[in-house]
Amino acid sequence: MNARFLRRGALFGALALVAFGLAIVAAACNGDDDDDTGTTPIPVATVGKLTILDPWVRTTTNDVTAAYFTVKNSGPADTLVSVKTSISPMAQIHEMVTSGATSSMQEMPNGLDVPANGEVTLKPGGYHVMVMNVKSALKEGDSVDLELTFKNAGTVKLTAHVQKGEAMSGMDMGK
Ligand SMILES: [Cu+2]
Repeated sequence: MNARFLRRGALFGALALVAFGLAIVAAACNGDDDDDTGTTPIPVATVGKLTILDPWVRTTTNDVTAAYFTVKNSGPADTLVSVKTSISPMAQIHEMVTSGATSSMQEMPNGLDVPANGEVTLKPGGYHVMVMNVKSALKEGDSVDLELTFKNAGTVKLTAHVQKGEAMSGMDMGK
């Protein structure tokens, strides 16, 4: 081995050390991001250009509950047309409608639009999946299977966790 080769070896060694150092810095940064789960919704499923984030179902006090999640879309506009779950034969997509001082909810027969390159969030007081005739009580820590069908992207299955949430106003389904 001549001197030229040795110098080249030293250079490669130095470059490798620099690369190793950068990898450690990158890993440290990623670690910080991973700790920040309190504010960052967790993606649980994807179908086509759609990502489903942070799905949850409210604990029950009777045979009615609701499912919530966020749909992020990195493609063209789509529509959530139906939801199924094994905990009930009846799941409907609902919106809240305010007229005067009262707000009530109603089914969205044409589904819920997911804007192109945008997102829509189902949450208490807003859009939700109404689940009626729930077969057995849901408590914190339980999980619920959901099957979402979108007009363009198709169907995706996922698991939602059960947690406490405020009971919705306008819950009177009989009116
Ligand atoms: Cu509802």
